[in-house]
Amino acid sequence: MKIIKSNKIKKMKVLQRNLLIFVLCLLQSLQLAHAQHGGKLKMWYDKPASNWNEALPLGNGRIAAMVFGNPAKEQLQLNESSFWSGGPSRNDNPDGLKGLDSIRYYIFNGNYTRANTLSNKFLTAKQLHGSMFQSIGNLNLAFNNTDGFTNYYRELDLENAIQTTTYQVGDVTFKREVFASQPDQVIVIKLTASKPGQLSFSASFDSQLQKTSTALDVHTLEMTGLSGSHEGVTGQVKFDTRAKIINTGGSTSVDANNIKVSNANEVVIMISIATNFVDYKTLTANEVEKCTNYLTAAQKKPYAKVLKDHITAFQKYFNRVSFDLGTSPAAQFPTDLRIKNFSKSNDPELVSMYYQFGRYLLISSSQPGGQVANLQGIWNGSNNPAWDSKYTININTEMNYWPAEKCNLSEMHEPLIQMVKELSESGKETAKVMYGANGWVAHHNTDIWRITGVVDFADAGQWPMGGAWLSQHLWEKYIYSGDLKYLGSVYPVLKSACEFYKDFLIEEPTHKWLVVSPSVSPENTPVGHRSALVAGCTIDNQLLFDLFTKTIKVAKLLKKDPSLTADFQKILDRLPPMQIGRLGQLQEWLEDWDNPNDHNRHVSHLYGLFPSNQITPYTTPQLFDAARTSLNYRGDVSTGWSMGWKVNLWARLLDGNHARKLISDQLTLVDPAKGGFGGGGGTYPNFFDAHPPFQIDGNFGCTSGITEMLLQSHDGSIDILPALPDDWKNGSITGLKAYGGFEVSFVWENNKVQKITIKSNLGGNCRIRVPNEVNLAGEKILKVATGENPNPFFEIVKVKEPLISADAKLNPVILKTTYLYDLPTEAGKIYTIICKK
Ligand code: FUC
Repeated sequence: MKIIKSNKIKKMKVLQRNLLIFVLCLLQSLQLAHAQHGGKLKMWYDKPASNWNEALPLGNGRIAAMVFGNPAKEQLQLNESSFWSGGPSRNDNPDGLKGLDSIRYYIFNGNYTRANTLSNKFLTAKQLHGSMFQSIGNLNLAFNNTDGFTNYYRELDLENAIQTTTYQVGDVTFKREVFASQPDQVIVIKLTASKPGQLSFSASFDSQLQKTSTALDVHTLEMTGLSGSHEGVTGQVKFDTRAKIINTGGSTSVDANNIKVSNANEVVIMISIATNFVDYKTLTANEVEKCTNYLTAAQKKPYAKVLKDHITAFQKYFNRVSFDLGTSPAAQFPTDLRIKNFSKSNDPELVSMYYQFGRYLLISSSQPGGQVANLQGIWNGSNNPAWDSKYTININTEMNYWPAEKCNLSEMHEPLIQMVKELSESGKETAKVMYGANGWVAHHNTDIWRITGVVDFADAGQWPMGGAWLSQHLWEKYIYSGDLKYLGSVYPVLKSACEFYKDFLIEEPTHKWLVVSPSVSPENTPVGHRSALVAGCTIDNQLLFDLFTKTIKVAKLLKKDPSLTADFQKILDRLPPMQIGRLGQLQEWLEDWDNPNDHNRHVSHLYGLFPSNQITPYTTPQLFDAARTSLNYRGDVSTGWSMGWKVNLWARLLDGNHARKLISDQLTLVDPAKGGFGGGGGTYPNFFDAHPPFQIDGNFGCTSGITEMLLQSHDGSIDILPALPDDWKNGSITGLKAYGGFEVSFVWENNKVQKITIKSNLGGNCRIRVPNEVNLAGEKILKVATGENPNPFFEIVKVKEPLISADAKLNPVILKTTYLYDLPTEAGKIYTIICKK
């Protein structure tokens, strides 16, 4: 017995020792990998992507690739932003007017189910529910002799927008460098080896769509194809894609439809993609000519110049904001492991990298003159993607653009502004045909063809407010830039949006308020109801309040349409006020139907808190309190985008620790192989947001939310560190944008602001709110603030007094002490403010 026991102990000791050695070796090799590669703003991995959700995204706003980095078979899954199924199309239900009055009648009489049935019959689109964003296909590079590769390393360098893979076979180190150039409109791959003559592989295209793929000569591969047909619309988008293979040393030859490269020293591959898309109504471009022209021009430039121009163009945007939360020891580990351990480790550097990844994605998926970042940005590997990878405009598309202005990426906002202009054209017919109204309307989805009808089914689609929400972005762009010329260009869109509601709003019987009907509080059915259809839900009222208030303001700024805006003011005065229900919550609907057990991912009634500024701590304390109660009921963990929204909401509620908790929830590693729906949201190994499945809005939402924790400017002043979590003790951020054209940078230490630098682009009073006092000694122009902020960009929003249920118990929030100062500024000058410790 004894002997057996001691043998067992011996064995265990050996096992323990081996395990320890193994862990130490692992740590050492990880540390080595990090020392050699890794580093700030580099996502890195120690294995190839075995799944799309592990591949790394590159994009130039028009073309994009997901790079897998597999030594034996490199795969670049390719996208082009205008490659969508179908072609120019509309989806208005022509029977709308036949059903509208009855639907409204049933809603006002509480027969919501009947209203729903009729709505599906008369208002929901008959066949077309929107087109799909599709994948072009893949460029595949099949390599010889990669068995037993070692020293594998794969990274995405966010500062340079370059993906790199290295590995070793025998004594040869191989390297692949890939980027998507905006100036040259090509995706470029450079393959090198540490010894001459080592690069041998076969290159080919493939696609799941109808296509032809050929080798045009020993250096050029071509694939052409057509987008898919969908819901009765024939696929009409044609694409041409070419890969030019330029070898140094060795040789190339054609092998069936592939190109074989043998024994090269170095190879550069340039990929060009183009389609026949001109605009949402026109498909007459010559895709072959466009594709060839991009390639010919890029090829004329030396590789080093193409690379340099790419980095310069990318950094022009990316470098405007730098963010430092300190370094993390965890940075020595691969990014997927860091995400996995995030909630248990102290890894603030992962947060700053995740933040910058959001900015990286916006620059890479949305460029001036291009398409709007869709549900997956510009990255989609499937030909039947979730929700068609199109535009869901009852939250998701707007969320994509929340970081645009405040994160100093105003140019990236441009495609969205253009889309709103186009929807204001296509949505006119929808307003007329479906509702007999003037102006323009869009519902809860659109696509590249700018459809504006009702899609899916009434409970989700019967929301005639998509245009009203998108229109807020027209104002948002102005309030950060002060650009009146731009404002003049979007005023007709705002005015026409108001004209629609002027005709469409209807008086509700109880209070005689003007309300939207039929509508839904996005994708939420009141508990116990069998239909989501209602009249006058809170988000609709809030959106109309913003739309009319801003349109009137714009008209005044531009000195236009005084009598029309007087009419608009009358409508504004008759909108329902916000209501605080029996639970002390902000009511989601006109009636007090909210249920504390309702954990729906949508928090639409909190639109008033964020992104809007109708509910704020200093101006509307009761509503602020009610909004907090509502958000507490809704809970934290949800789909990716819902958590992204909640980071913003908790930041607006000035609760940095709760916002920080939501970031932690969002940085929960989701199994990349589980592509489907269901389960909690989080983050895939490649940092992509998991709804699940992948949906990019959560990335953008969270980047916006982190900004809101550090800087807000929507309530009469520029608030610095309004929602700093306790554990982000020290840090700095530069280049954030605030209302009124201010550019703000600051440093904090021990949770206190140290130094603030403000660049005034437009001049005017700069009112700042800080958590600790400013050192006024020696200050000549900075003063303690008094009265209202005279800067018109900071005018306080005045909403109606809320109606409060007699049963509601309010718990007024005790706000932390803050300090307000005024700094009169001149355009073009930079000011520095030092705070007391
Ligand atoms: C809405 C949301 C879903 C998803 C989809 C794209 O339908 O309710 O969660 O984000 O849009």
